[in-house]
Amino acid sequence: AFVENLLKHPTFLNNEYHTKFIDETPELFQFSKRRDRGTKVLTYIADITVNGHPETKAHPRPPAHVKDPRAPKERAEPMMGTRNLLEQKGPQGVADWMKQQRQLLITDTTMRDGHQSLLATRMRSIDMIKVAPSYSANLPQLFSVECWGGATFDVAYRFLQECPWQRLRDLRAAMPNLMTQMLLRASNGVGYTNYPDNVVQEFVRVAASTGVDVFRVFDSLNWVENMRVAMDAVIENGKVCEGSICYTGDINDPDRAKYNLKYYVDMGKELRDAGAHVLGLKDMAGLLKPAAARQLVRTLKSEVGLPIHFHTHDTAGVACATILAASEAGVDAVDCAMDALSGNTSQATLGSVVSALKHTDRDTGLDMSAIREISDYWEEVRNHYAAFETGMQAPSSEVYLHEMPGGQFTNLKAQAASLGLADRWHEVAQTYAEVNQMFGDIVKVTPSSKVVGDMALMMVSQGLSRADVENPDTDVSFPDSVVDMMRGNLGQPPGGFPEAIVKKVLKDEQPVLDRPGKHLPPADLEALRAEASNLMEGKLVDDEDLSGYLMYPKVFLDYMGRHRTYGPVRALPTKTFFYGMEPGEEISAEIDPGKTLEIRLQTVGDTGEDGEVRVFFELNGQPRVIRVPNRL
Ligand code: BTN
Ligand code: 3PY
Ligand code: ZN
Repeated sequence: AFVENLLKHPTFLNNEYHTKFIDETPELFQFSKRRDRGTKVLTYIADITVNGHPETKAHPRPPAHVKDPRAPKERAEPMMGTRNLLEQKGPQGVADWMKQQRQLLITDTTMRDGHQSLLATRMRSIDMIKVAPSYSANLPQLFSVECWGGATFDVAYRFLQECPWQRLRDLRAAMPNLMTQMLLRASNGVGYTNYPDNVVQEFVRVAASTGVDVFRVFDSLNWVENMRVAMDAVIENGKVCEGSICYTGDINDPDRAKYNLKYYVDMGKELRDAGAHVLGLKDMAGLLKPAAARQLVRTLKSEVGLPIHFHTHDTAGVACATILAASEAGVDAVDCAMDALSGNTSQATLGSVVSALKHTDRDTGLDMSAIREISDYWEEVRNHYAAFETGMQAPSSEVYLHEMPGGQFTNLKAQAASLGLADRWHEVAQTYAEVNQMFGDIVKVTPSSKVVGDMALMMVSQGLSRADVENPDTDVSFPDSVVDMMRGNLGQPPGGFPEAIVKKVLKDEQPVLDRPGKHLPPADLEALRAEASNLMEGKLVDDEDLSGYLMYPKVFLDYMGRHRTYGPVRALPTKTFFYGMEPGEEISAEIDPGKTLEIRLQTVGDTGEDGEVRVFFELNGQPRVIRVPNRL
């Protein structure tokens, strides 16, 4: 019944994503219900051991020497940190404190943007939660730990078979003295489309209550009008609202005059007037150069008056130089990733920035040996994700041409490869730049960056030039995302989209020019809760699950369906999750605090007449046989 419901469900039918698994093995839901969690987890391990994990099997394996990562010792009881300050003084108190003290404040992005930009967002919660107490105890001077939002939300459900809310709750509990930080795409929530206002409000409410302290809010076209609902919700929930400017172009390049100093100062003032406690300067592609950073930060500081939190990427290899220039110009906080997950499309190297500022007036106060130990931990973690490495060997100034965000680069490259365009990457990059010009030189950040990427891939794979696309006499079938953006569903860029391209894409249809959320009726939250519950045979849908369903209906239901079969696989070590087990190997998995499964794989049998393989385990000392289909 579950499957029939699911297959008839409109969101399922319309959704662009397909999970092979659900399509191929619908019978799962029928017999999986009464199994205990131990059996479910063994079923998962047996399946991966026999069939491999769909995401890793055709990719490079971790090095032979890879060990289970061990978190550094906690050196002392956690000291008071920014979270305590937020609780005592509120968000304005945090902002005032940022401006008053002299040290350069550091946000560690390893658990969000670091792996989003290097490992296709595939880092599992267990690898974060294990090291979180070391952050709390050994690096209490951190401004915040960015560990949620952006692409991590849907990737958790979709690919990692885990609940993003549980991750947040666990990290929050493990770092009680540090502010957690998330990336929120304003009206696009943590998705790729505009949600009704009350969906955004509900999402922020639940995120704040489960454990987000700092919300970095941005709009993918820098349209402040489209950020207000999200910003107001953050403020209403008593959390730090970091209203952010997305940086593009080059303030010193006369050919990019649209995005000049005045443009950014005006936007900074709009964000201040909209209630931002902190001004985020989000350089998602790493385009801000050191001299421009010095000028921009100094001007924003004096003209806007808010504390500034600077985010950049090291794609071109100059992020550290830019951060130091920003620091000299008085930036209040900056983002870095722990050494082992830094550099290239990720953030600047945290240990290097901290070292560079030691014994200066902007000394961060962070302990270098604590940083090294934590980075060593991440180095071991990273080894486990070899399958998701992109092969980017060196930084590249090509980013100034294409302007791709660090978080998109690795994704688009993989998408290009899957379309057979791996050897034409530089052409894709060049086309991406041309599409940007064709769309009127827009900010490119999720989701607008995905639209530009979709268009570029389409043009390269179909051999279309910009002139072909713009020619009124050629018929072009545009990607859905392009049509959606030209309709105005992501809002408006400064100056609007060029009329000719809008006309070409929409033909006679008229675009919507005001805020897209204004035209979306509020979602009936209780009706949707009931709908989700019905689709899961009456299962209780709490507020977190509801917000998951509101953001990604099909992804959420697929996740829940697999959860019924496989149980709490989030507790498995990463090696087991991606590669299964070897005969004779033993692991333990803590599925609840204090409830641990001791699992030993004895042997893997032959495939029977029925196409099934018997896999022999010991679970907490008791023999267990699990049968799984051989799908190879
Ligand atoms: C997915 O990509 O489908 C999500 C991750 C869980 C996949 C499990 S692994 C065993 C089984 N075989 C599949 O092809 N999918 C599921
Ligand atoms: C995201 O929205 O996921 C981003 O990282 C944008 O930079
Ligand atoms: Zn980023």
